[in-house]
Order: sequence, then C-alpha cells, then structure tokens
Amino acid sequence: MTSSKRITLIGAPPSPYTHKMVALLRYRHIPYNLKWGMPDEILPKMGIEPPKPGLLPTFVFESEDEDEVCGAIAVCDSTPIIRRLEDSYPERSVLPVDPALAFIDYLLEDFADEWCTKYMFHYRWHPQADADNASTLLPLGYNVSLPAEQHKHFKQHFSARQISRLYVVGSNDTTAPIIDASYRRFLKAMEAHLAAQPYMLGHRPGAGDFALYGQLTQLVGFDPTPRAIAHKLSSRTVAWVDQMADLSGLEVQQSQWVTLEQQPESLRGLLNEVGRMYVPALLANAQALAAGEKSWQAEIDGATWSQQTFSYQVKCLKWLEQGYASLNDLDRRRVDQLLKGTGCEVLFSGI
Ligand SMILES: N[C@@H](CCC(=O)N[C@@H](CS)C(=O)NCC(=O)O)C(=O)O
Repeated sequence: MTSSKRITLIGAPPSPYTHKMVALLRYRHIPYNLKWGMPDEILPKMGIEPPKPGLLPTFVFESEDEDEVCGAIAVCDSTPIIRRLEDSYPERSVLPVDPALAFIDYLLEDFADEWCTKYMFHYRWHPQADADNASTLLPLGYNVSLPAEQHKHFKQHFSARQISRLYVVGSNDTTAPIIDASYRRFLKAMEAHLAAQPYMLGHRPGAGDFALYGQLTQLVGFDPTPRAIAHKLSSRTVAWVDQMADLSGLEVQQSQWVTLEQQPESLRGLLNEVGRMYVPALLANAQALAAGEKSWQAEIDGATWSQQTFSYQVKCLKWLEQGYASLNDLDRRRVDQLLKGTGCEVLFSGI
C-alpha cells in the first residue's frame, strides 16, 4: 500500500470504535474516505464481501491475496488494524518505541475497548432516558433523511434489540451500581492524570488514548446520564475529548513520551481500576471458557457479576500474556514495578 492511497472505512457516529479510528487517522495524517452506514449494505455495492461479524468500523484494504476479485478486502477489529497501519505509515506512530511503555499502552487500549465499553453500553440502554435518546438518534446516524415512518420503525427495532443484549456485557440490576461506581472512579482517575499530563503516557497520544477517547465520545457526547456524571466529576476529561477529536496539528517528537520510570503516580490510579475490575473479569471469563461454560459468575468489587462467556476476551487475555512474555527480563521488571499493587500483576503471575 502506498501512503498516497486513501483508506476507506465504514462507520457510524454512535460507534465508539469508529471515533477511535477516525481520530487516529486524523492524528496520523492518513488520508481516508469515511462512509457512514452499514458494512452489509455498502460493501456489496463495492463488490467486496462483508466480514463476519461485520462490526463497526470496517476498513477496506488492498488485498494481498491475488485471487481476491477486486483486489480489496474488508476487515474489522481496531486493535490489529492500528498495527497494520503502523506498518504502512511509519510517521506519527501511536506505539511507544520502548517495549515496556508500549506494553502499558496496549493494556490501556485493551481496558478501554473491553471494559470501558461496558460503561458505554450499560448507560446507553439501561436508563430509560438514555435508551430513548439512543434509539432516536441511532437510525439518524446512518441516514439523517430517514422518512418519519421508517424512523419510527427503526427506533423500536434498535431499542428492543439492544436492550435485549445488555446481558452480553453483564449489565443488569445487580451490576448497575458496580458499573456506575467503576465509571466514577475511572473519571476521577482521568481527572487526576490529565492534571499531570495531556495524554496517558506523556505529551503525545498512544493507541490507548484513542481507545479511551472512542468510548468517551459516547459517554461524554451522546448519552445523557454518563455525560452529566462526566461534567460533574471531570471537567478535564470533557475538555480532553474535544481536543482528541482532531490532533492533526499536534507536532510530535520521540521525546514526548514520558519514560516509564518518570510517569506520574496518577497513571497508577488508572491501572488500579484496570486491576480492580477488568482483570478479575478477564480471568473468570477465561476459566469459564476452559470449563466449557456458556456463562460465568464472579465476585467483582464486592458484588456478584454474571455474564455470558466471551471467546474474544479470552483472546484478549492471551494477547496480553503474549505481550508480557515477549518482553526481555529488564523490561518485564520495569513493567512489574509499575503494576505492583494495582491488581494487574495477577494476570502475569504464572509467566
Ligand atoms: N473489537 C472491535 C469492536 C467493534 C464493535 O464492537 N463494534 C460495534 C459497534 S461500536 C458493532 O459493530 N456492533 C455490531 C452489532 O452490535 O451488531 C474493535 O475494536 O473494532
């Protein structure tokens, strides 16, 4: 792929991962065409087979497979896509060069994509006012000119479908207060951290910043309940979300990463939340899959969490373990030093 080619992606305004990637493309000065809509509708018109599952955003890349009919392939999953873009476009990288720092960035990215998205989905569909807001706006995000009758139909369709899927992320009456408490602690940790530096790992953004930003576009900008909480608890996060949207003008140098040893104590505030909530969920989920159980329950933050088993999050755990295992002894010790006492260290105790 040459860097002059435009990349096409298909996404939607209420999709956090779409914002994660659009902001990243802007920051990285990677030319793109963004189509608002559904991959299943748009890709066949381009003669391209939609990926399964067809998640948002979907990216269209030139195929390396010569047999591919039109030389293009559609792929999902923002995390590997970010790495693929790094290979094609080396400038303005979002991955720290220091492997230990890059590992922490990856941990934050994974936490944002897999845990913070629970805040997003929970607030969007659990409180009545938010579900009403989302089901009204979602269909218009695909087509602002949707005729009124169809809008009414889609509004009902979206809310029934999404509310029925709340159990997938573990949102229910028992877990609602735990999710809410986690979101509030997360915002306070962000407030403290942004008081120390503008991005999670220094003075330039990493993949983890874009992942957090993606979820926060929705929590701060789309859904009324989490927006009110964010305004109350963390003005810096609200301002950060506005800035992250377009970092095309940020000038970057290697020196803008703050070294692992010089990170402010506030970084551990965020890692504490990762260790307190996401880590026990990852481990319980992996145990359930290994035991062939379709759902699992675990004690998380003093309450019983129950949700269906997710094979994707078992992969997330495996990738984290592999990332840690690939560090050399010195870098592992540096990571251990930072993670000590956060609850994250138990992920790697067997390695
Ligand atoms: N891990 C994926 C997650 C993408 C994802 O879950 N996208 C959601 C929307 S934000 C989706 O397309 N869901 C399809 C559906 O709900 O049917 C990534 O990082 O891109």
